[in-house]
Order: sequence, then structure tokens, then C-alpha cells
Amino acid sequence: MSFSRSNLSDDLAAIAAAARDAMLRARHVVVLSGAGMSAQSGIATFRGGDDSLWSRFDPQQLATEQAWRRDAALVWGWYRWRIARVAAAQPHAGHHALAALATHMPLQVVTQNVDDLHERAGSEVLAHLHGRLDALRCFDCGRAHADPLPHYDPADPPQRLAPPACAQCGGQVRPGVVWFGEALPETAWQVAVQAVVAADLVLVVGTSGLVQPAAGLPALARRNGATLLEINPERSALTAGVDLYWPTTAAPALPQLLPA
Ligand code: BJW
Ligand code: ZN
Repeated sequence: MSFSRSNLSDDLAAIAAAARDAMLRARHVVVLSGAGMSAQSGIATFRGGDDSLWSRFDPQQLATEQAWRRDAALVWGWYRWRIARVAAAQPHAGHHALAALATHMPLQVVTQNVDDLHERAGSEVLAHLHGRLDALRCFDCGRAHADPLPHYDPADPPQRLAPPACAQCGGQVRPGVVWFGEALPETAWQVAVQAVVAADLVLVVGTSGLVQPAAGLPALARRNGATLLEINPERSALTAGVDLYWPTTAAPALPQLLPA
């Protein structure tokens, strides 16, 4: 049989129908989102493609504690640029669909994303596994930093910038993200584990499935009886282990899961 264009679109329609069916039957859904969830809001992913962050910037120079100790102005300038990009972005139809779905059924969002686009679409996020860009705190004493940041034009490229000073100890204020080699926030990790263990459907959206320990959550869910549904235009490290792989993007796919 030839693999014609009409067969492909028939296949996609069948997958969409199966995904809708899985949602209808589910009693406890956990969404595990990654950077691909925010891609159609104009936020760069970390891996894949010429525009991805790690193809343009070196994670060892920017996303580790050692990098901060070596050159905090380089690291802070890059994060200040990313904070401005996120602030200028808007949630897309997929973010809104997840918020709407949660009004129809028990649905919890666990995200690796450091932006707040789920929240701005109306979702309550159960766990930010890798923290949040804007949850600023002092690198030295840990105190939260809530003062507004000086203006930064999101169209400007990243540039070296001295981090704000901590009001308590005068130390350097850092972004609230989890760098490589740092532990995930304990509570966020515990509630995420509990949620996926209790879920009967885990919807994995837009993650490469390469970063541990978050990448282990779908397999944990499956060992505890959950069905795994993945939305990603490219196959990921998780695809071989899911029950249903929907090769599409988040913004058009997620609204199709809403009940008619
Ligand atoms: C679309 C789409 C569209 C495109 N629609 N989809 C075991 C084995 C090997 C290594 C390790 C291990 N355990 C720990 C490690 C080390 C490390 C790790 O995993 N490294 C691997 C990379 C090899 N892990 C850690 O260091 C973690 N810490 C830890 O384990 O600590 C142990 C410890 C315990 C006790 C005490 C002390 C320590 C921490 C990991 C922190 C990750 N941090 C980052 C940066 C956050 C800060 C920042 O923002 O700068 O988090 S890395 C980056 O990757 C970011 C992301 O959250 C994370 C995951 O990326 P994600 O979301 O999957 O995005 P991408 O870009 O990879 O993929 C995008 C996907 O979307 C693609 O598949 C596209 O196809 C798809 N897509 N458009 C839907 N429209
Ligand atoms: Zn301090």
C-alpha cells in the first residue's frame, strides 16, 4: 500500500479520535509539559532546531552554579533577557484548552517550564519541577527578591548585566530556576510523583524526555497503570514507551481534546 498524503491525514484523524476517547474515559489526568508547550507562544525550546537555546548558547556557561560563580553578570544578563521575552509572550490556544479541560475533569499540570504561561491561561500548576524564571532569590542567603526589575526591551539581545543586590545581605539575586546539578524543589518533586502515580492518563506535551529526573515520570506513571499519550511533532526519548503518539504541535492539538 502506498503511503499517500490522504493516508497520513487519515492516520492523524484516527490518532486525534483515539486521544479524545482516552480523555473521555480518563478519571485523573496529569499533563507533563516541556518547552515545546511554549514554542508556539514564541519561547525558544532548549534543544532541536537552529533557534533552540542550547544550539545558540552553552549550558555549561549559563545554567550551572559554577557558571554563576565564574561570571554572574554573563548569566544574569542572559536570564534577564529571557525574563523579558517571557513577559512579552502570550499563552496560546493549547494553554487555554488545558485550563478549560480542568473545569471538566480532574486534570493537574506538572511542568518543566520556567515560564508562567500555564498560569496566565488560567491553569493552576501543581508543580514547576525546574522552578520559575521570575521567582528571584538571593544566591547567598536565599531571601526572595520581589522588587521590580529595571526595564529591559525584549527585542534587545542578551547582554552582560550586574545582578540586583539582595536587600538583606547585599548578595547577588539569581533566577528561580533549577540549574544542572541542582536538586529539584523537594515539594514540587514529591507532589509530581504522587500525582503521576495516581493518574490513569498522563499527557506528555512538548518535552524531549532527556533531562532527569523529570523524564522518568511517564515511565513511573505507566508502571502504576496509567496510559501515556504524547503530543510532539518530533519523536522524543519517551515516544517508544508511550501508548499513543500524536505527531503534532500543542496549539492546534490540545483544543481538540475538549468535549464537544
Ligand atoms: C513541540 C513543539 C510544539 C517543539 N508542540 N512539542 C541521570 C542520567 C543522566 C544524567 C542525569 C541523571 N540524573 C541527573 C542527571 C543530570 C542532569 C540531566 O538530566 N542531564 C541530561 C541532559 C543528561 N539533571 C540534573 O542536573 C537535574 N538535577 C539533578 O538530577 O540533581 C541531582 C541532585 C540530587 C540531590 C542533590 C543535588 C543534585 C536538574 C535538571 C535541571 C534542568 N534545567 C533546565 C534549565 C532550567 C533553567 C533555565 O531555564 O535556564 O531545564 S535544562 C532544560 O531542559 C530546562 C528544561 O526544563 C529541561 C527539559 O527540556 P524540555 O522541556 O524537554 O525541552 P527540550 O527543548 O529539550 O525539548 C522540546 C521538545 O518540544 C522537543 O521534543 C520538540 O520536538 C518539542 N516541540 N515544538 C509540541 N509546538
Ligand atoms: Zn541575600
